Order: sequence, then structure tokens, then C-alpha cells
Amino acid sequence: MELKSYLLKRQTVINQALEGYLPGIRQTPGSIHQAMRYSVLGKGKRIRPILVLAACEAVGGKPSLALPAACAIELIHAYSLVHDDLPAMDNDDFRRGKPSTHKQFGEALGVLTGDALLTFSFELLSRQNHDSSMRLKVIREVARAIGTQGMIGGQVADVQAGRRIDPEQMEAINRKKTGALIAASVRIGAILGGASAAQYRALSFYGDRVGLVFQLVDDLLDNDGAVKVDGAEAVRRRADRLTRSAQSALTPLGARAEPLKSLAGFILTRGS
Ligand code: GRG
Repeated sequence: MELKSYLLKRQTVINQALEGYLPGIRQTPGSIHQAMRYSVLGKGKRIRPILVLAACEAVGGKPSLALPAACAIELIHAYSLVHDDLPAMDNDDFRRGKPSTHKQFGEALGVLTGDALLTFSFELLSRQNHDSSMRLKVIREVARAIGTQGMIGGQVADVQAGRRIDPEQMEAINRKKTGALIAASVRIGAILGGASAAQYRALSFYGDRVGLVFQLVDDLLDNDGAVKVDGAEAVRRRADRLTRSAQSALTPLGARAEPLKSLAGFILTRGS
């Protein structure tokens, strides 16, 4: 399949939906709505929402029904970036080729923008066209992935880690900090697509591995994290192995999982 045009099509749909969901700047208080739009719209690969739609598709669901949830995941990702860039965290002045949110709008609005994106993401998750038990499952899945057992927990462990960190600790941090949201993206796509128990298990396995690969590749690109602990060669080999095992897990899903298979390859070989 032609991944480039698939990605472009999905990115366009997601960007249009995000544009429509986010509150307009004329709505009071305009400043925060402007900062939310600034933080979300524009550049961004949209990997996580694309995974939501592709997982839904892989089990025979209609991707358009999973669009609000896919966008909610992107809002959560944007919130994590906005907060991660704050002076109290990584203190980054630039993000996606422009000044980071707190640099553009000030620190207080930076904190509030992250909070607002997170809050709004749950409103979107509750708004979907699915029955309430499915909605509840999705909300629980997302909340778990980004709470103290997931993204926040990983970030806390990262912030508090000493200089000497062993490979197991590193992997535990990666799994939670970045892997959990990616794995949850795949799982909620599966749930919204009406996955059977076996399909959900296969996609969970896939999501877990792809989530880890995402962070390993990030470390390879930045020459940081796992690369400092294990060396680039070992990290590259591990990422290759994990990708192959993620792709094998898709076999029972047949041709409908082709996009997910290509996406795993894209996550492994991406250059940014
Ligand atoms: C501060 C609540 C809080 C959480 C921080 C995920 C995270 C935890 C911080 C993000 C910082 C970071 C740059 C982590 C490395 C992996 C990562 C999330 C990279 C950026 O994701 P991409 O490549 O970015 O999907 P785009 O811009 O394409 O959306």
C-alpha cells in the first residue's frame, strides 16, 4: 500500500476535524482558545490519531465513527508537549518549528492551555456516537494510559531518575511515558471498531510493541535515553525485533490490518 498518500489523507481529515472541534477564538475567554489552537493546529505527524483510525479499520469498523476519539488522543498528546516544554520540565523554547506555547503566551497560559486541552479531550471522548458502555470503556482506557500508571507515572520516574539508570528502568519509563498513550490509541480504535476479544488482544500486543519502538526511535534520533544506556546498535536491533513481532501479531486480522502494518514500519524508519 502507498503509505505516503494514506498518511496525507488521514492527516487532512484529522486536521479538519481538530479545527472544527476546538473552540473558536471569538468564544470567551479568547486568549486560551487561541493558545489551544496554536498548540494543536499546524505541524505534527498525527501518528496517534491515525493509529486510532487504522485500528478501528483493522477490525472492520468505520473509521469516521472513531474520529472524535482520535482527535481527543491528539489533544492529549498536545497537552503533554505543552507541559513538557514548560520551564519546570524540559524548558524548551521551540516546538514544531515555532515558539513553544509558554514562550508565545506566557507561563500561566502555558499551564492552563495544557489543562484545557486535557479537559476538552475527555469532553470529546464522551461525545462519541457509540453506546454508553463502549464510551465508558474508551474513557477508562485513556484515563489509565495517561495517569500515574501511564504517562504521568513515566514522566515522574523520568524526572526523578538519577544519572545511573539500568536498561530495565529505562524500558519501564519508556513504556509508560510515551508507549502507554500510543498503545491506548490502538486499543480504543479496536474497541470503537467492535473488536472481538481475540482481535483486541492482538491489537494490544501490537500497540504495546509499537509504543515502545516509537520511544526507542525517538532516542535514536536524539542520541539520548535508551541509546545512552544500551548503545545505538543494540537499540536499533531491539526496535527492529519489536516491529517484526508487532507486525506478526496482525496476521489473523488479514488485509484490513495492512495500514497498521505499514504504520509500524513508518514508526521504525521515520526521520523526525
Ligand atoms: C508533561 C504530562 C507530561 C507528560 C510528558 C510524552 C511526554 C510526557 C512528554 C513529551 C516529551 C517528548 C518530546 C517525548 C518524546 C517522545 C515524543 C512524545 C515525541 C513527540 O511526538 P511526535 O514525534 O510529535 O509524535 P509530533 O510533533 O509529530 O506530534
